[in-house]
Amino acid sequence: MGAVAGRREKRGGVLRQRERIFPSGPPRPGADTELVFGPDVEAALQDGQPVVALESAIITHGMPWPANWETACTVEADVRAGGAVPATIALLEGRVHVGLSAAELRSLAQSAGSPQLAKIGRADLGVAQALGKTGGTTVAATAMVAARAGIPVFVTGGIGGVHRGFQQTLDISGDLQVLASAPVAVVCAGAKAILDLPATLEYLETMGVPVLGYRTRQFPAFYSASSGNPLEYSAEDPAQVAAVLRRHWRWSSAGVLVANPPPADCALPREYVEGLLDTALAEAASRGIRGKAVTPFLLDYLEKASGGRTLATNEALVRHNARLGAAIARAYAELLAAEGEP
Ligand code: PSU
Ligand code: MN
Repeated sequence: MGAVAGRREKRGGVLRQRERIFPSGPPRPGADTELVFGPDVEAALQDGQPVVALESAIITHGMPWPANWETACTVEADVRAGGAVPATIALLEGRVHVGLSAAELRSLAQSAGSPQLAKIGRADLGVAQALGKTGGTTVAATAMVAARAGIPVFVTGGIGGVHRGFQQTLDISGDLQVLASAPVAVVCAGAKAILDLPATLEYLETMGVPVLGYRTRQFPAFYSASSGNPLEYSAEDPAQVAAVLRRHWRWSSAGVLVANPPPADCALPREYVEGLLDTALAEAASRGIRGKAVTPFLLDYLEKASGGRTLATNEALVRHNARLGAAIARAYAELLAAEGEP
């Protein structure tokens, strides 16, 4: 058998495997005109090599320049060092990119804070695309794109969730709804500390999204290792996470939350963060901050109020998640390969 025929056969097998995992239909990297793939991402997907999806709202709306640029680059490098290909997902002039060049990443990061730059969630993706916008995709929009592209592992800092005071504001991040339907494992340090974490866990349970602690039975609180909310399940190594994903997607097309607590040397005490949050939330309320602006406002407020400590922790925990995400992507690709071609 020639090399080309062998490669074609292998591609066919990988796509058939993905078809089994992604009930909505097999992603076709070469044929999906909706998506613009970076060359290394496309090659890795076609060969069944591990790929890690990365969001970009953290770059455009979660961190200031130049910390956002430095973090985005080091996170991509961490994924590569872990043996996977990073695929940062963003909307550039109305085109959905899966894998950015260094120049594209830099220009996106440099525009952070500009009112031209959109924060693209689930409701915005098609609209912003049609209107030719540029922006960062949230966990929700990134997971939609990753599922469509056939990338089962996605790394972020912390997901959005049910906001404190949701009884009055109805503010519930679209991230949770998407997790209920996108077959993607989201590696994160839990949900952001600014949220109502018990309500967020309830919502995930209601929507059928399992939460798997990584070497912990405590739901992390983003900046802190524990939120005081126990978890029923934990996994001890990347292979065990991969096995969970494989079984879960035999039954469900919902996502899985892999909760990875921040490393001890960069975590902040929970009481310290809660103290800052009291004033941050009061300030947001008195200024009438609403909707998509709430999360960026609170993150920015915490950074200033902590003298940069929350930003340093945020950077460190995203890198920590990137290393774990790469290991899970590798273990999952190995698991599929070991099952053999049908
Ligand atoms: N995680 C971070 N920093 C961030 C975000 C997550 O460490 O800035 C972003 C993500 O893109 C997430 C979004 O999807 O905040 C949630 O925003 P909202 O609450 O408006 O859905
Ligand atoms: Mn919201």
